[in-house]
Amino acid sequence: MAKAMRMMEENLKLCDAVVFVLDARCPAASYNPRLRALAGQKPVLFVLNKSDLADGRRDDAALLRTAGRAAIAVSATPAFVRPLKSAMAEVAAERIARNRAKGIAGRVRFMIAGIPNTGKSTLINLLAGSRKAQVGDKAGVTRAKQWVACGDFDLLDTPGTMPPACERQDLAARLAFVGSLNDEILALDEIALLLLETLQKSYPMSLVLRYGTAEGTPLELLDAVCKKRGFLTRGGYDYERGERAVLDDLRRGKLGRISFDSDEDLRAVGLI
Ligand SMILES: Nc1nc2c(ncn2[C@@H]2O[C@H](COP(=O)(O)OP(=O)(O)OP(=O)(O)O)[C@@H](O)[C@H]2O)c(=O)[nH]1
Ligand SMILES: [Mg+2]
Repeated sequence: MAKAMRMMEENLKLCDAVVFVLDARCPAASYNPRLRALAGQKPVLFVLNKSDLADGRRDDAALLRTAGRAAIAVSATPAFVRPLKSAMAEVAAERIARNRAKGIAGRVRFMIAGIPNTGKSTLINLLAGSRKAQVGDKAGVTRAKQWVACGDFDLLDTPGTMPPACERQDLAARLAFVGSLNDEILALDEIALLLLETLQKSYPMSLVLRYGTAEGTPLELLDAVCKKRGFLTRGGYDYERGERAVLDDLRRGKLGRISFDSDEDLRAVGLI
């Protein structure tokens, strides 16, 4: 990952401002303080994307704004194009004014940064009104940087940069839940059981509505998933299908709108 950070540093030199795309369901877990440090004095806009999947009772963007950061919650739909563009123009206002003063019609260059799978390329396509950047529902889709023109802005799409070490296991697990860590890196059974346990604590009704129960050990919950969905093998339950189904259900919003990070988590990583 050192190479990825070096690349970010080089790319940053080419940009006037940074759009830091976080996952609205786990803004603390998807934050990379090192990337923020690299941005230095450059203006940074925090975009909490996929807010359609996050718990509507939390307003993490407002918490960030209260802490003095520029932040906006969006989802990658046309309704958010205007608010997002104006939030970007606002953070880059000084740069735009300077360009105007110099008589340059001034294009403003934004680096679109963030960990894998937060929707960077999707947002770029949405802003540009075309499908120039490649998108996909797994981590690591964008492999190389790419400039995309968008009105007065030039947007630099970058491959997701991982947080250095994910020092906190609980935060790393949340990245696995939402698909920002490659499923191959962490054991599927571990992630799925941990997710069931987490949902049992914080969103039991989601489990009841989807799988009929929120009672028992994580393994018993997985039994319930397999039973409900009819994932059977000759010897019993097809656990692997059950595990995948739980993760898919979460990622597709089938378990309702869910947020994993608390105010405390946001504070711990230095976001607020
Ligand atoms: N529900 C929902 N899904 C989204 C949103 N934005 C992006 N997605 C989906 O998230 C997945 C990842 O999107 P990408 O744009 O490829 O993410 P990325 O950050 O460019 O990922 P890398 O290139 O791997 O770093 C895709 O399946 C998108 O359709 C959103 O606001 N809401
Ligand atoms: Mg991408």
